[in-house]
Amino acid sequence: MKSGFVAVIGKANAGKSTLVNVLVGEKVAIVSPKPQTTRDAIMGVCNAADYQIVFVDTPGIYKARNALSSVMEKTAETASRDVDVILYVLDGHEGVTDSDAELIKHYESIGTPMLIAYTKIDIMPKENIPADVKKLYDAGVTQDIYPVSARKGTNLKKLTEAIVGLLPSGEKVIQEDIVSDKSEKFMIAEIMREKVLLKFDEEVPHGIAVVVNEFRRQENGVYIINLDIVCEKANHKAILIGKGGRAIKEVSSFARQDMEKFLGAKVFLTTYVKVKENWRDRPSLLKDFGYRTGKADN
Ligand SMILES: Nc1nc2c(ncn2[C@@H]2O[C@H](COP(=O)(O)OP(=O)(O)OP(=O)(O)O)[C@@H](O)[C@H]2O)c(=O)[nH]1
Ligand SMILES: [Mg+2]
Repeated sequence: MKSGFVAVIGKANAGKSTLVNVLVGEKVAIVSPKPQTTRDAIMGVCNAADYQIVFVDTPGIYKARNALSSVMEKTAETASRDVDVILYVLDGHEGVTDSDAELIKHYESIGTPMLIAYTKIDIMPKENIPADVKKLYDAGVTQDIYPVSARKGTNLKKLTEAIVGLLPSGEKVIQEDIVSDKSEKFMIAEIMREKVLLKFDEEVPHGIAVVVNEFRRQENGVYIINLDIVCEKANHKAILIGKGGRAIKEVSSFARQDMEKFLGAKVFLTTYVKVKENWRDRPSLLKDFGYRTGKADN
């Protein structure tokens, strides 16, 4: 039996969460085309007869501009120090730059066994792959590079085998029936955040937090969910609500459908939009909204 922890690290929007969801076989982390979608380390477990891989999906590396980004950056850094393997995810479709090589070399220098997934090869010319691989090796990268597509499932078996090859021998580290370390309530808030990320542009979705005030199941099986979308500015609130409440109705409806799929039951969802000026720079609010402040040690 091989088993252990694998930190999934890389730039924002590289495709880390998509890859983790596919490898785990269940959606444990939300995904969007916007950078900084993942805000917290999220565990996703992949069980097989002779191995168990415990992925730790992390917030993408992105220039820290506020207290929330800097907490997110520390989360990735801490995760990379505490695992058996680092899986560095590189967006092949974006192309390789010097900063990619520098980041990869930074993680190599930690000394943890590591491999590189070069992803999104389904939407790029295949000819670019060898040139990018050469660029990385010329820049001093030494780890094995696996071209993959999470969307199409290309080369994922090879990647999994390579990860398993780097794991230590030993019993399962996580109980078999556990897929994620996050609660249903956390996923409910994340599903709402995903729909806001998909619907709105730029600063609006990045400035929101979702707070679940009520989450309970009635005797008839229906879930009653009541949540706040907290945004940073009054004009963001107006955008989120939309003319005649149309925008918020639409995102709530998409979110409710996904929540019903996730919970396997009907959901009665109530959504409010609130303003908390600059919450991303206020440590006490960060904590209230479920983001770790200070030492990211648990
Ligand atoms: N075509 C294609 N798109 C992909 C693939 N993997 C991810 N994407 C897309 O890339 C975007 C970012 O994916 P995420 O999985 O959210 O990326 P991430 O690295 O977790 O991003 P952060 O959490 O912001 O750091 C989404 O629009 C995905 O659908 C892939 O293999 N092929
Ligand atoms: Mg992510």
